[in-house]
Amino acid sequence: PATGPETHVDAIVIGAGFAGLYQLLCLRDRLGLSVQVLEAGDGVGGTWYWNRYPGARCDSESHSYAFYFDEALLQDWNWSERYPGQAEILRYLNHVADRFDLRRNIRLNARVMAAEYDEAANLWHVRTEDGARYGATYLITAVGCLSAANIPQIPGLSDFAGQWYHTGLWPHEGVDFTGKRVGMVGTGSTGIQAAPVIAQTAEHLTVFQRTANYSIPARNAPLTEDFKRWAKSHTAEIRGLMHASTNGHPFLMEDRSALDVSDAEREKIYEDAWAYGGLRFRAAFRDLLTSKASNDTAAAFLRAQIRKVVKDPRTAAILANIDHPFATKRPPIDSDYFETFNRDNVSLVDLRATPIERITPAGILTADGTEHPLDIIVFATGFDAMTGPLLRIGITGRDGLSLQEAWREGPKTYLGLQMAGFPNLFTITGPGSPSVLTNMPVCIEQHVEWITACIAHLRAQGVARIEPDPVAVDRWVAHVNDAANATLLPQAGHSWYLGANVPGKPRVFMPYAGGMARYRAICADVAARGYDGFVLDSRTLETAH
Ligand code: NA7
Repeated sequence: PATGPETHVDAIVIGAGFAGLYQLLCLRDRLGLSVQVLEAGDGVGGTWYWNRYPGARCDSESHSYAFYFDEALLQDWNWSERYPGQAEILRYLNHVADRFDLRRNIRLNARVMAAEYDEAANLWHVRTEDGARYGATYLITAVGCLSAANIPQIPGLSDFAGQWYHTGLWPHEGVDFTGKRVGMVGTGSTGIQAAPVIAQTAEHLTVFQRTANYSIPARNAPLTEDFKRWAKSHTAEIRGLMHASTNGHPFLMEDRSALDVSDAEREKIYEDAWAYGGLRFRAAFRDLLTSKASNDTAAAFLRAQIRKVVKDPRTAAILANIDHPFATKRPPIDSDYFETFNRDNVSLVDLRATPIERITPAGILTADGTEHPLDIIVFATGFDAMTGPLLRIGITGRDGLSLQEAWREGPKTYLGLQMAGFPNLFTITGPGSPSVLTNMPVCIEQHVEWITACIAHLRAQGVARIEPDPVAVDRWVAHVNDAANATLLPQAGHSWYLGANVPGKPRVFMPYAGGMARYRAICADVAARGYDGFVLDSRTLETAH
């Protein structure tokens, strides 16, 4: 392909996860466009293609972690557990690809290395790693928010004599931990899922914790036939609830303050939410994310739970030494995470007290001079979130403006959907959209449908290109900032929502914290008012130049 001619299509979609699959379906089958999907992996599935680490599971409940655009699909597919595991989600997305005959427009093993806008031709020129070239009027990124692995630059890693892995780039053949001394760095959602499973087979697991984290039991279990029947006969209600909610989950915040109830009532509410399990815990009171005093009550309850579960008081103290308000970092949910520290073959290293100094051929050396001997290191160290996947593509807009340059001080978008200077480029779940604060498929469906309706509008009106007015971008960036500041979210100074996990990354709160329901309403209103805040350029190429 390196020397072949440029292949022309109406639209190029980068990525074949939830977002890319649905965007292809909408543009091809509803608008009749020619579409090429370019996918870096050798299979569809995105996040669920790459994240095959032990214990990988979604934190959204199965009946809500699905496409809702097609009733027959909802009726035909059967989830087996309360939370879908990685392998099951991957099977689901493969089923979707087959069912809607999507594969014929998807090229696998096609990592996009550059995308450049050509103003004269009003085309995006896109190049893949193997040199294939494409040209398209519309470019839609469906690259995910948590897909650029963050592998820490720890000195000595290249000298390590054992094996090391990042959870987001997990080998397809799996990793055998039997008889191995394993070190796991990172205690976010991923590490908290992986540790209990690794500990079951490893000779020894050492967890290296930099930031202590709250976690709530998931209470995963097989779904009962009753529940499956109920979910299938209430799809309209479930969809309505997800659309009306703050986070796109099928439940609403309780309309009560944690400060309006007695201590005994509050304790009972938290006990019940702990027993019920899952992300719903944070919906127990409406003000957990807006009032520090309310949040303190949840934080105290959750710290006390850790001390109840973990038998060794020193280990419990390190695990419970949490310095951010509850849910201001993405709250993990777990299956036996804290219980795992009661095993004889598991130990915890507090990196706040003894930071990693370097990696040696034999293991990890901490600042107290201890060398922790290891055969395998697992980096559960997260991602260069939201902006990372887009910046790694190499995107150049009008007048040679690179995305790196445009986002030097942090991401700037309008509605998380478009950037000024990048005409006809749409970002699904881009920075400035609610994305990572929500149940993703719900957010993705809204974005894809909005983009599809926008492109339909452009074509119906004979509009050549659309991009946001820089004034609207500035207003949206300010609004995203205000929405975050109306909550406690920015108080977790070390969160990836702020880019704080990647050295040198601008500290900007990236997702829109104003809530999914409000965001939907804003996007719908913008479209209804003739794409208010966007510049729709109807000039033909001849009159433009
Ligand atoms: P996260 O949530 O970013 O967690 C990464 C963890 O790794 C976190 O505990 C980090 O500590 C730790 N980390 C990162 N870099 C280092 C270095 N250099 N040294 C020690 N520890 C480090 O990623 P996950 O994969 O767990 O979850 C991502 C999302 O996927 C999750 O929120 C869900 O939405 C699904 P830190 O907190 O930065 O101090």
